[in-house]
Amino acid sequence: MADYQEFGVDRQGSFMHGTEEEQRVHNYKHICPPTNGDPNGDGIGSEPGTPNPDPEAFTIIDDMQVRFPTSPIFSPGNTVTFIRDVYREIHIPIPASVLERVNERLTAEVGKNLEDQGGDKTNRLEMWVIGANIPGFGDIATYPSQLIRVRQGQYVRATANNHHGSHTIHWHGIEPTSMNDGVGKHSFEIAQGDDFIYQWVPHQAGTFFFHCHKNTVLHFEMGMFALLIVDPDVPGAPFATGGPGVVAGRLDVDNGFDPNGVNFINYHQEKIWVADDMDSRWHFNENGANEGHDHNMQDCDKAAPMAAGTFYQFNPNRMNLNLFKPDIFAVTGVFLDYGNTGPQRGDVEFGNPFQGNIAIGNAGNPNLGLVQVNALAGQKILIRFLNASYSIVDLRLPVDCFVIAMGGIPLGATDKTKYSRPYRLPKGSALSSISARRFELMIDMDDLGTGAPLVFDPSNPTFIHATLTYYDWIKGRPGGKRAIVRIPINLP
Ligand SMILES: [Cu+2]
Repeated sequence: MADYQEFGVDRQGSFMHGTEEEQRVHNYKHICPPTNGDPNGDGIGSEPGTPNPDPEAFTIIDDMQVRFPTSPIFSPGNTVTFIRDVYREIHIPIPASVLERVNERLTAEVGKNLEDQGGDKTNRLEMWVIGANIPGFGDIATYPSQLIRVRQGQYVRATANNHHGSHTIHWHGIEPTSMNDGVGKHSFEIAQGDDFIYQWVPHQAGTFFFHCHKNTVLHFEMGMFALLIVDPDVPGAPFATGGPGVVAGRLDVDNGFDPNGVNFINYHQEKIWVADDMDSRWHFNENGANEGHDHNMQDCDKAAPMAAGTFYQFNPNRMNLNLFKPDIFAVTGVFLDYGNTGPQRGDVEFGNPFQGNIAIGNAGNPNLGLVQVNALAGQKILIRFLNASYSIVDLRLPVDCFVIAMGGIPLGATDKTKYSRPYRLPKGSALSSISARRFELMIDMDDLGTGAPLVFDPSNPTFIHATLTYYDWIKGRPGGKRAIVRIPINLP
């Protein structure tokens, strides 16, 4: 066992001690992806015989690709297989007012506007996504990337075909073996033109997500993530997205865990709220961060993994990834249209938050129905929330709801979580989340709390909304308010 001083702690001289060969053996896989098969004889690599995709085999998709398939996309058997492509580049339209604001900002901060940069970037937002090959749908690439939905206890095989650069797929919260968890520094990255079959079994029903873990700050921000829903092992699961279905959890907030009690909830509707934010300079600026997948990373040279001077981060011609100032906001691919004039068009330096109602300017967006709540009397409405932004997001509902799960863990509904309980979130109370956190909320139309629903938008008092308030990741509250995104809640 190596002494910790020997490997990686002493930064005074060379970063690592030992001979060059010792360093290579201990460190190369943290930096350089393996190739197909088992090239080094060390058990690292893809399964032999799996198809080797052509790099760059896909062309860029330039379309309104923001929808989820509405049909079930799973196999009901004990083993389910998925095929995902890392990555695909797509260019999607965003509201004209947002483009106008982006143009102003690029002119002021970068000295170039969208017209100077030419091509598709003049009117469409560049995203990097995890593409999907889905029977009945074919090759598709969407933002957010296509969700994966499985049943608790199923054996999952997910093939990741890599067409460009090196990437991984990390199954956030699933906790499979290191080789299947897609965290490059603990295993490997998938090389360009290579593929790997991740294999795991979801042991807990809940809301998870998956994302690329190569140069995560950039790749995750650019869109390489998707929701991962694990339905409980009950008849009918996995369920079609949108509901109805059954979720692990309880609503009897006053009682502790009861192994013989009801630890599942039947819901009528399922809403997906994936909160995201983007810094337009990362997506539009040719001379900014968006110069390549390895921006701010070390060169990959297996022959000299410890060579100094190979980090990009201090190149003055590139934008550093620590300067994240979002000006584009979306909920599950529905972009906030904050308008052309007035204070609601926002200020990246916190003078005024960007704000608006996502139903405005998005009438044709196919995801709007998956986000906006149209409740009927007597229903139970499940909201799966993921903070896929780099902001701190405060979520508020205009009616009481119940927090039934956090981070993929149903509160008080399994023996493992018997010391926690679901709880009532009174209307107007903030449920706060940092990046990657997930909550499952249940609106019970038979228990909305006392008094009338709250009205969050004084300029439009006939409309009831939920709000997502975004705060800067460093500055936080109260001074770092970036955006207020309103989601319509239509009550009967
Ligand atoms: Cu990636």
